[in-house]
Amino acid sequence: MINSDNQIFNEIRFNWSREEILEILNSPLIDLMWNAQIIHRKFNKYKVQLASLYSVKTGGCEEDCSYCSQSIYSASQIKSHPQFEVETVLKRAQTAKKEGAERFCMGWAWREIRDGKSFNSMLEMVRGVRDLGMEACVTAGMLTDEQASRLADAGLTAYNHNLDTSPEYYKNIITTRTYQDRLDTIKRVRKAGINVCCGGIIGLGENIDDRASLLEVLSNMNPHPESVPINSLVAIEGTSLEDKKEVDSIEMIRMVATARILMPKSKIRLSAGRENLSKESQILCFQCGANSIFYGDELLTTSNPSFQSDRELLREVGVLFNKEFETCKKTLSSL
Ligand code: SAM
Ligand code: DTB
Ligand code: SF4
Repeated sequence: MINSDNQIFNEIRFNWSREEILEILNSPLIDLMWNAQIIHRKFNKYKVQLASLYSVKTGGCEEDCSYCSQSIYSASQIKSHPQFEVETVLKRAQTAKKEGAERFCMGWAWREIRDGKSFNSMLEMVRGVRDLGMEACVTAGMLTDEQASRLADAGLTAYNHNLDTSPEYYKNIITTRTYQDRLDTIKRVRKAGINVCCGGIIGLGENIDDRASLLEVLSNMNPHPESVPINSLVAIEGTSLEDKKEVDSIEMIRMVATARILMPKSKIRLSAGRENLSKESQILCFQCGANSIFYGDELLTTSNPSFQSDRELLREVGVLFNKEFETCKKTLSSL
């Protein structure tokens, strides 16, 4: 990555090899963080996007994703509910906006989108969120070309569909849809002119080669996904991964920093698992490239740091976190 003059490689590339990625992932932490910072400062100016997440339809999903509490194959005790009304969802989006969120992400525990009343309501929700002046993101499983183009017409900013892990490790995690299904969904989203939000999870039992392999698939997409969520597994009781060991924070920092180096302009979102990261670990993630977070006290079925505590953290770090908000040289008392 660095040539003999010690100059940082800074053109945007779509041809990263597995070997190069592994070399970056495994480089001494202090060098990895420094290189990621140089690239991050050059391309992104330290501004963190706040994205609030809301589970519009919870539980009862037909897929067997082994990390997920919403799958019918899990024994997790969650509060399942059918799709919320459009009005309820838009009220929640308004609250998120008031708290400073720029993006509102809506989740459906579906294997795929089906046409009909629920999909029409989804389109209304997207229009409503856009009318509030917020970015709208949907995550609802697979979709058809026609559904993607209707979502684009409704003004959808981004569609989230994660690859989760490497092509090689994938079969250990999900058996009810293939890696290719996921890639096809992402292609349809791109073709419809919607931004792609695509990332993965660490802590599923994968090894470092799998992490490099996931990053290889993501960083060889041209263009790169506009946002790349990096989740660390939230080991939820009742799922088959409930006993998985907590991911070490250094591994999260390595993943974020490497993603930043490979995809200089993408929003790298520090996603699930933030409650297990210390303040200091999160700060290191921001320093070496994370520039978006899920913001609000709930993810889908698990908890997340509160609005207030995240604002305090970001002010303390001194990054910009909303275009209407001042930089964080302000005192904490102005919160
Ligand atoms: N059903 C849709 C789908 O799978 O595309 C949308 C919702 S799904 C919950 C979105 C993503 O959240 C998953 O692909 C996975 O990457 C992440 N996720 C789900 N449960 C998680 C967990 N327990 N820990 C970390 N990430 C998780
Ligand atoms: C993503 O990559 N992570 C979010 C969002 N996209 C939809 C979901 C995290 C879910 C964490 C576990 C839960 O709350 O159920
Ligand atoms: Fe269903 Fe999505 Fe959960 Fe998989 S991750 S079981 S597709 S809700």
